[in-house]
Amino acid sequence: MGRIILHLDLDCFFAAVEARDNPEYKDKPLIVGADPKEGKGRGVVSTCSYEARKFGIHSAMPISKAYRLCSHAIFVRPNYEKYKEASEKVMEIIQSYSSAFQRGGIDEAYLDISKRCSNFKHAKNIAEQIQQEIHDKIGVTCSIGCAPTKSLAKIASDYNKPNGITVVEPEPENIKSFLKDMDITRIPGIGKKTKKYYNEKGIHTIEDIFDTPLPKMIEFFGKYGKWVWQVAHGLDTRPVKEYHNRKSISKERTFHQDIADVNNVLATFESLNGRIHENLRNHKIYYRTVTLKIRFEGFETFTRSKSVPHPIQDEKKAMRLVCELLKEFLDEKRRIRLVGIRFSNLHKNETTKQTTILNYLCR
Ligand code: TTP
Ligand code: MG
Repeated sequence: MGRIILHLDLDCFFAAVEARDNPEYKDKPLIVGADPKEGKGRGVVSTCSYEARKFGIHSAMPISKAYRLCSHAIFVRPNYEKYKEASEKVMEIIQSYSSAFQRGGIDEAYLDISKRCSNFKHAKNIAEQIQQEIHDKIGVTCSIGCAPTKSLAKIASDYNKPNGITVVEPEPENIKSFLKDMDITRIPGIGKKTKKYYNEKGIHTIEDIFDTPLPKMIEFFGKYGKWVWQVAHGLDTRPVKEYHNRKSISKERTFHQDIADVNNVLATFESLNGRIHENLRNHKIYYRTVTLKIRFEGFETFTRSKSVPHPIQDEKKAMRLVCELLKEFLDEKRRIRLVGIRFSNLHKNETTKQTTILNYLCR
């Protein structure tokens, strides 16, 4: 039995939250973005309601142009805190349907529900339940794609917006009839610029990809051509990453040129640490062990770890631990080729709540 993956994307997300909180905006052309200043404003549209899209308005359009297209629209400034809060709550709901959950961005996520449902009819039921729960509890709508791979699920969630559910069953003929008339830019990763190269080779629709044998795709577009061909044939095997079942989370960076400057090394550790913590916060993951990795010119590599008694999720504290571990290497005369950080002994928040309280009591 193959996989069943859902991709969920909220509909006109920022605008939907604004309309939820200001019922007078409902069913009207509503534009979230910079101040239009009666057509003289600078800046862009973040997003707009589907009513505003009828006027040709879309994300990233200059706000002055949006004003020209529809001056009677309601224009509001973004309130990111509010969107973040709504997003967190939506993600919590989605996660409760499967532990194989991967957040895509502020308003999208993947869910692998293969373990809890045996066919696509049942999967559609689950998608309906998720839509309903998000609507009832958060007051916004979403669209869901249901397919055997992540990329097909993503294409499917965008297919019938707003508030749609699109199922792509796994048989090759279903995948083909779903994709064949679509423009190749529907494939995640093919944008306006890349499209040009495909068009030059006579590839416009996804059907043209079906008509191009894999070796030709590789000859024309290299490794990326292979990936595009696999997506179209439903052969994208990337898993929905289960953060909660992972043993560790790490990031590393190789320098283009080996470096000797300590400040540069520290700044890199800080940036890696910041990015991992964003993930850890999103997935409510705590850790007990921090490991530093450092590779010198000549490829000699060292790892050093430090553990704390109770699970933490603390960006500053982690950076302090990294600095302590780094001390030992500061006198090194050799240049550094690579640095990395790993967090392990991971704990989910549910099991951590108690220990965190214990932490306070025991201090
Ligand atoms: P999207 O999911 O791309 O757009 P959307 O949710 O507004 O509309 P759709 O129904 O087509 O999914 O992006 C999610 C949010 O991210 C969007 O509400 C606002 C923000 N955003 C920007 O601020 N600028 C941009 O250029 C884009 C694309 C999105
Ligand atoms: Mg969206």
